[in-house]
Amino acid sequence: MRAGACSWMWLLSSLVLRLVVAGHGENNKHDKTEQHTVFLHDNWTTPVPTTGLLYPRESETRDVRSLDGMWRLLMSQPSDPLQGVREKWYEDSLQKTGLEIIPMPVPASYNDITTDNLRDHVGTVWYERTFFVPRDWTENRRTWLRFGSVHYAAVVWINGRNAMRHSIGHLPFEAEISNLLNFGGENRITVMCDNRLTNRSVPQGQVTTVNTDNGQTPIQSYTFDFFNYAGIHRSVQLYTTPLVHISDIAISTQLSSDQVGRIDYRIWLHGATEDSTMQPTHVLVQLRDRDGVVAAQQVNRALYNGTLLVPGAKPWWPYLMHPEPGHLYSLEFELFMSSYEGDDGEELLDAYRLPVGIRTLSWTNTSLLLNGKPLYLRGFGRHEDSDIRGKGLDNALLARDFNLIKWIGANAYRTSHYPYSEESMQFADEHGIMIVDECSAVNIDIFEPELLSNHMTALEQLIHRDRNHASVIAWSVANEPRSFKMGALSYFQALVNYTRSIAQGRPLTAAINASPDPPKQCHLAALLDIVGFNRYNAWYQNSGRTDMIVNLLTEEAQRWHQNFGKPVILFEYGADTMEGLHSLPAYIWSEDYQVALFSQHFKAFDKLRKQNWFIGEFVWNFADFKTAQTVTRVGGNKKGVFTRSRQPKEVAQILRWRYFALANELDWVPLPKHLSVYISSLVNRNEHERTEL
Ligand code: BDP
Repeated sequence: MRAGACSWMWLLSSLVLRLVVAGHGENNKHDKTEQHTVFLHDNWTTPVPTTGLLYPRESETRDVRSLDGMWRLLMSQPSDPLQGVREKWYEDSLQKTGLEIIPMPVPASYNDITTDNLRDHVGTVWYERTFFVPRDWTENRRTWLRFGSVHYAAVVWINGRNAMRHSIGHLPFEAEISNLLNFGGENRITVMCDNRLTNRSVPQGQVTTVNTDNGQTPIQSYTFDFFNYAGIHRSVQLYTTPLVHISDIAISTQLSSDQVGRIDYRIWLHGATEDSTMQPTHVLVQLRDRDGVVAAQQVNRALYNGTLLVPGAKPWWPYLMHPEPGHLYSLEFELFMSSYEGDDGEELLDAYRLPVGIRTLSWTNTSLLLNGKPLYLRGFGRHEDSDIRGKGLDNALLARDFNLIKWIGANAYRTSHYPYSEESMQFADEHGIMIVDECSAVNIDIFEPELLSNHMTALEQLIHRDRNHASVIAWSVANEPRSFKMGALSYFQALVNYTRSIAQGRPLTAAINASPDPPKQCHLAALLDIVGFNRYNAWYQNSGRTDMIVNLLTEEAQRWHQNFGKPVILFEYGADTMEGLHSLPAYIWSEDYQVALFSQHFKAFDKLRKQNWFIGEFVWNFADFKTAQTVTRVGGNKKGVFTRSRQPKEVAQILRWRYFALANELDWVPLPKHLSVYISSLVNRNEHERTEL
């Protein structure tokens, strides 16, 4: 099996010191730890680099078939999650177990589909379906099976034989299954999915056994604030490649001041052995514009890397920074071998097309720049979350979300708190929405070596997957780690050193909630390129006091910049808001309070923007989302600007005003005509000067 395989088997040598640290983190509302262990991460090995995993795309040499649809699901006993492995359920149809089998859609989280205890199930579930593979797929090709993501861990069998395994959720994995298939006949795929999170998983969690009225049962706890949805979350695909094929591509782009684009590429080939009759001899690389016209090309006999120069290149620009945002080319790779039979003496072995945006990304101690222009990011922290399907990929939701993002005038979001679907990354490229790409390390604590190893693996697989996206402008290595703890320093030194070595031209950031100053000072901030922090003024701190935002926020942002000398961004601020709840004067949880709290933040942001190192404002959250059941959450987290069904709360109109006003001020974008409704000729006096967007 290649790629994506979990590499948590390797061990880190470490020295363990036991320390006792008293007290609670002031800024860490979830932190209940009083005692922790400090490990020294002085001798670590890097994760095995991922190979392969190109997004499946049809071409004249490749077929793609979806295995999405209705599968069958069996829930294991929570008290015996590995029963199915012992009893080899994968060897035959799950029906043969005699246990209850229910229909289960793929992709979707399984939790909210049924009406019973599957929602809070802890342990394993088994998925199964059958499928046919055409007879002619045996000829001169390989068949691959690829999962967009299964949360948290998965083991896969084809016709009773093990095909692959993966853990860490949210990321793709694949294996060649040609040897396991029945070509021209029926095949069975069985997937065991385990949702348990431990101290060593990314993110961390804990499974404990409790006594209930019906006996003992495991329960899952975690400190992060979103529901631990599980299942086959993204598409399952079969695809074919030729025997000798392009298995991987990495590109980086630059744009010179005279509009010459530069694309450096590397390609990896698979299947060509020295004695094989199929020896690739050259690759034809063509960059095609939107009309299919070749903008640059090259015949490359070096095969593995090269550079294309594109005179008069159309750059990739973010939404509202250019009239034509998200400009993409198609970078076409055609792999050939010399042949004496073909008309022109060559035979096409493989063809793959990669959408590519050409832009330069750079940063300084005060700015993040795209094509040489300083960015001011305005957007959201988000979640992949919706009614019924949970974290399952849903193209209708994806399209709706992007329409709302554009309607509100945002230009960026953070994939809080895990990698989002590949389809959403492609959408972001196409629409010019910038992405701060976050790995799944949320609230990490207990900074020990096995966790470090898994954390590095999570970042390696994320970067490998997303490195070719023009929209990705930074990697976020963690959200709200307990980075003030002593153990955090050596842990993050190792993590950041490693991540920097594979960062593919992007700056490193994180969403921090420790303090910029001692005694609870963050040990991670100094290692980053961009300092991001989360702060809930007038919500978790000083609840109800919207008069205690501007000074506190501006002073804290200044401390981050003074102490660490980096660009600073606010990654989270917000207030839980029940749609339809109103109160005058404003009272917490009302729509009026959310408006008042946002407005005070805007004042602080405008003060900070003048200092030129404050580079962005992100609301928490884009939409309401499901969390674990706690007494502080009414049906989930309600900090959304949109409801869970993607309708605007009152604050959405205000935020829209602000984001378009910023676009107008920074990039001369005309305000949309219908930003506000008609009130009177005095209020709307500039309306006629606006142009409809
Ligand atoms: C922040 C977390 C985020 C939570 C948010 C909240 O980063 O995941 O949802 O608080 O409490 O600390 O709303």
